[in-house]
Amino acid sequence: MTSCDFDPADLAPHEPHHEPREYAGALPRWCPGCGDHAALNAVRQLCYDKQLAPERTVVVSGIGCSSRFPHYMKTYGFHGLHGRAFPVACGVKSRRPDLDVFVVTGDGDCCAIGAGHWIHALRYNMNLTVILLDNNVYGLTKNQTSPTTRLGERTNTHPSGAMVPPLNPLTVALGVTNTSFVAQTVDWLPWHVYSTIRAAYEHRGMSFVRILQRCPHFSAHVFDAPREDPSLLLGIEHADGIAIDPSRLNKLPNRIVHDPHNYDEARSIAAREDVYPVGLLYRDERAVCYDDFTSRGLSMTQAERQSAIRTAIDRFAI
Ligand SMILES: Cc1ncc(C[n+]2csc(CCOP(=O)(O)OP(=O)(O)O)c2C)c(N)n1
Ligand code: SF4
Repeated sequence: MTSCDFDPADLAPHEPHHEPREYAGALPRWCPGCGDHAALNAVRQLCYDKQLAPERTVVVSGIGCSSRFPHYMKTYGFHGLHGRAFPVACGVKSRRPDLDVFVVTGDGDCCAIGAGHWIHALRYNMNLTVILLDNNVYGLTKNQTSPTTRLGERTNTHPSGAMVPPLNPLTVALGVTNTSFVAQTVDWLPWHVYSTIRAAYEHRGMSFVRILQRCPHFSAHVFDAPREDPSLLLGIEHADGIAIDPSRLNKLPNRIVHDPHNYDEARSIAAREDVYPVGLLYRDERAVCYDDFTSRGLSMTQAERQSAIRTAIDRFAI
């Protein structure tokens, strides 16, 4: 290089560019054909497309096959305790609102042992992207009835068939005060999984995405009907919803137009048992976000904090 080739602009910091491999953690140990792979691929793709900095991205999970997710991302991760993904994620978000936080949970993890935390996390509406991998069964512990197991399904805990009708995670989520984003997708339409997770990530507030997930070991047969007959899926379309790729319309031949701001209609679609709704059921951009409050004062110096505490205590001086 001659002296006249030198451009001082070359010394300016360049925008970081992350390669796809920078988001890929350990080799997934999920079974071949497990629907969890589709969610992992979609999240890795989203991170790459959005160029999320791996060191500013966190994946939090509980315990279960699905909860092994953080190991397979090369970001920060917290593989926590069964049912406890939400409090951990809310804690991270309350101290570090600048981080992108994903929560990955199973139907046992979220809807059984973690149900109390799930409900309050929905109400807190912190800026989290939540993925519920719902295979209708406890996979990791080998085939016990979960809250979403269908009536009559045989499992190790109910060998004669589940006796109580399943919980519907969509109607439960919609029933919680201050819920702001509820969507559903299916693992066998990976392009739709990606679009749904992307819309969820772009939503400010807690986005709750339920993915109907095949577990080839214990429960994949429960999704045979909508896989073999796509008209059993109900594609939800709207300009404010999740776009359906025009070249894939034949994969969702049965469609409705639904404005995701219409809460009553969202609830009635979520409760349908004749079809599987696929798309965005509900969105409320105006819902209160608890992290707007928990993040107050985070930029204060130590001295400013001490002074603020003294002032607050002095208010009670007699
Ligand atoms: C407190 C506690 N109770 C029970 C367990 C045992 N356990 C581990 S994973 C699991 C269920 C996992 O099912 P789910 O959340 O649906 O995830 P999947 O494995 O199907 O992805 C259970 C009961 C545990 N690890 N900790
Ligand atoms: S047991 Fe089921 S849920 Fe677990 S990894 Fe295998 S296929 Fe997936």
